[in-house]
Amino acid sequence: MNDFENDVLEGLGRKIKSLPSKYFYDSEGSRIFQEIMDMPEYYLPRAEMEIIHNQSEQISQKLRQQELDVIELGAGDGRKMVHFLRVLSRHVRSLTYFPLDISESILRENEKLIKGQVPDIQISPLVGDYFQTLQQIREREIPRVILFAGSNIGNFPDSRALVFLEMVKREMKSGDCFLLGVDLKKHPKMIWDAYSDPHGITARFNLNLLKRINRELDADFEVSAFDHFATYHPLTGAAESFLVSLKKQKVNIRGKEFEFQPNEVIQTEISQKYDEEKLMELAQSSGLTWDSSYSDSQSLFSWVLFK
Ligand code: AVI
Repeated sequence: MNDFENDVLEGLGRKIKSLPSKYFYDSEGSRIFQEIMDMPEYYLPRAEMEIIHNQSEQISQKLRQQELDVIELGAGDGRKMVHFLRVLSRHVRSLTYFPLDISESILRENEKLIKGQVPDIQISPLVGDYFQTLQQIREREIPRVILFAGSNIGNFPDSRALVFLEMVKREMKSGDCFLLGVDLKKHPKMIWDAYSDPHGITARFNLNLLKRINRELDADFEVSAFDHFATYHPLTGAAESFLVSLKKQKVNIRGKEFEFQPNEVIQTEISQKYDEEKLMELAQSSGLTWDSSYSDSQSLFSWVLFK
């Protein structure tokens, strides 16, 4: 049994059914996520790009070194980091970029793009799981900045976000830095709109997970018998997505039967929003030291530098 099958059967076997959002990203899911990033309601990428465009110089001055390794966890196609790496390369004599991702094909795109756009740096893509892959470059004696952008940390359930930060802290040697991109709490309606778009793109993104389960695990979800529903709680800062069963139905997955009541939900995703207090609390619990933070002009998104 592979991890996907195991996690799906385990999640749907719970009293409150759930599916891990990391499985959204098959090739169709990754394509739909691109559509999400282009939606007017989904403000996150534009806010983060504004930080990159306006504050890369200031951040780079903080990171100034003779030699520096930039290790980006979950780097994707690298488009977002072109400007940052260009600016940073003017402050560092020898800069090496290690984009880490589980997708080899996306890393090939990343390498091609960065080589073409930022000629002054060395690039060494690493395929695999973040922390296992980090072991491969552990012996390098060069100061490094670990980068985790895009508010990807928001998709970790609360306790896992802390475990993740503790693992990052354990990886850091003296002189290393950690740059974390997070989405901030803001008017609840703006967040709600970003996850409940009127175009139905986020709904397709969620429902695609059922199609993936049908295809890869020989299941028989009637996809049109489920709806997407998203919530945002302004006190906890959690945006949550659900799939709602529209009728009483049974689904078969690899010989196992799962029953759904009308209106029963499957929890599919949490997208945590942060404020300074919560981030400071997480930093303190994980042993990271807050250095500085950088925000866009509307304070929608933040990059936090930890030491
Ligand atoms: C990848 N991640 C940061 C996105 C988010 O905002 O939580 C995934 C997403 N889910 C729905 N829309 C976008």
